[in-house]
Amino acid sequence: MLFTPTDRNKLDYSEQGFLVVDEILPSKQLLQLHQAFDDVFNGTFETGVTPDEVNWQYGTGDPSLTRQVCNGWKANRSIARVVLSEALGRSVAQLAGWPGVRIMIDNLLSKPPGARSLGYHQDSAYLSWFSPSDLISCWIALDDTTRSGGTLEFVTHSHEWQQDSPSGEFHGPDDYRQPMHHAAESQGVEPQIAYVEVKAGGGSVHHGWTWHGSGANDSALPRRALVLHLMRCDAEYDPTKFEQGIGPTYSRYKHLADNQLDENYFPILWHEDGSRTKALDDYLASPGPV
Ligand SMILES: O=C(O)CCC(=O)C(=O)O
Repeated sequence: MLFTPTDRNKLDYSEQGFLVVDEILPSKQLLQLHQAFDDVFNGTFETGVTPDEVNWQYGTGDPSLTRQVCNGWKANRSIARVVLSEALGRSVAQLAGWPGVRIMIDNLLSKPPGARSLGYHQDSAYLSWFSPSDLISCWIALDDTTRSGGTLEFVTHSHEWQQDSPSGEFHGPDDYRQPMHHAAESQGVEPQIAYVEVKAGGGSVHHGWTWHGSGANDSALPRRALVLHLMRCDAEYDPTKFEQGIGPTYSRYKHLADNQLDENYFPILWHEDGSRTKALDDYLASPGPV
């Protein structure tokens, strides 16, 4: 993994609410990931395990929408080698100043030429069910990205704005910036938008409360991205917040007797004491179905 945060990176991340990174993955890993995306969106699951959310498949998915699958790491080991990487987990934890990091969910997003936008949102607005509720996301471009190709965009400093409730559509809204403009107006600020324009393998890291979204892909090239949403290693379920909504993906892993996040479903990628969820390295090394 090629990304080791410097003090300058840590400062930029905490001031802006995001950091653009030129190189997160080496280019030799990209071909495997392109193949993995094709497999997963075709319903071919290498491990035999179905991802937690399959929102788009060839043959049945709406061709005008961005394709999305969540927790592809359970279905495909090329995806898992990135999402469960100890080195990437360490880099992100160090950027955030956390003692360790666990994966909450991954997202495979594929926006082919002509596909519509993804609405602006704050990730943490949807995620009040765990505590500490901090969230950090690492977005990895699998193609060269451009503004006209619908790359990810952030509003600088918006992680310090009011923490709003969820609003608006994620997939293909008419005005993808509308919820953010509404928030900026309440905040009394003119939003400054930054575009993540990087080579394939580059990307960004953003804070859970940073406003972000992306426009339509008006270019002739695909725009694929692998996203890791990460929580602190010491996070637990917080049932006092469940009434604000938890959803099927996360509630199904709640233990009857305690609030621990089960490491089979929310594995610890890196901890400053040197530990990591035990089963991960065997899972990554073994071929074929689990
Ligand atoms: O790829 C995009 O345009 C949106 C990604 C996103 O919402 C995220 O990384 O949290």
